[in-house]
Amino acid sequence: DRVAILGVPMDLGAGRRGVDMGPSALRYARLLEGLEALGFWVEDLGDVRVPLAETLRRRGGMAYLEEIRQAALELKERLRALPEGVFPIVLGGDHSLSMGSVSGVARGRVGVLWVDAHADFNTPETSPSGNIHGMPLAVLSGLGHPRLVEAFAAVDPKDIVLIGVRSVDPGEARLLREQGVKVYTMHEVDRLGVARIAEEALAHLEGLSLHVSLDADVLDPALAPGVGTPVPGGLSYREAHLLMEILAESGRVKSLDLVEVNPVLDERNRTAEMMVGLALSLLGKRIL
Ligand code: DIR
Ligand code: MN
Ligand code: MN
Ligand code: MN
Repeated sequence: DRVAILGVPMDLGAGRRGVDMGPSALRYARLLEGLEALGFWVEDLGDVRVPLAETLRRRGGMAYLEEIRQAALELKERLRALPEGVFPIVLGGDHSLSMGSVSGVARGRVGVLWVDAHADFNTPETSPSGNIHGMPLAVLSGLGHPRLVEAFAAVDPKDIVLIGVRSVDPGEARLLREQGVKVYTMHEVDRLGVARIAEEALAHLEGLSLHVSLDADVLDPALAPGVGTPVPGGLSYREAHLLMEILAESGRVKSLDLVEVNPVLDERNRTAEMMVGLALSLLGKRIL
């Protein structure tokens, strides 16, 4: 089986600098070697081109809309060009890149598993920060800035399942409800456990191929300090792996994003290493 790795060294959608170095950190954490050890034939396709914040005269939030749109469009086209049956792993970079990854892999209907401390379901109207990495899931659902929606709308909000959420803005919560997005917050993780949630999510998305978008900040900050917007009370090491293992067993996951790893804030690359371990579990690595 074939895996293609594609980096998106972008931090223009985030509130702080540094996630542009995420793709390097994930490669340095031996993602490619780990996949090869599992028996995959792996090709690293390099990085999508993203302008450096320092080369732009504007600062922050929606000011970077066109640059983010362009980078996500390039990602979308490169994913479209992959032969069927190749499993793409997209390395971020801030989560706004997933507008390009999900729309790029969506050939017809796709189910999206968004594993994140945040819901990323803001629009320019509901967002308190203006940061585009808090908006990609809304854009994919057809809500938000028209320049983004026309380029990336690709999923039915009812085909989205959020897992691990524990920080949602007020307007965002209302939109999630209105759109019928299935949300498993950390409250449900504690009550039901990850195994039950994974099985329910697979049943909810019955019959669909799946894309997993994994934001490093879903993990507890004690395990994953290298993130820009840490929120206490995240997934434990085993909860995160068990979730990936059950999704792997379904055989339905066809693509993956690893996003929001910030090496500037990390400790000796442990957040990137954690994310690589989870990717390997999602691609079939087992204890025995
Ligand atoms: C917040 C934080 N909801 C926002 N979002 C983050 O800025 O929209 N998403 N950090 O990953
Ligand atoms: Mn996110
Ligand atoms: Mn997040
Ligand atoms: Mn984030």
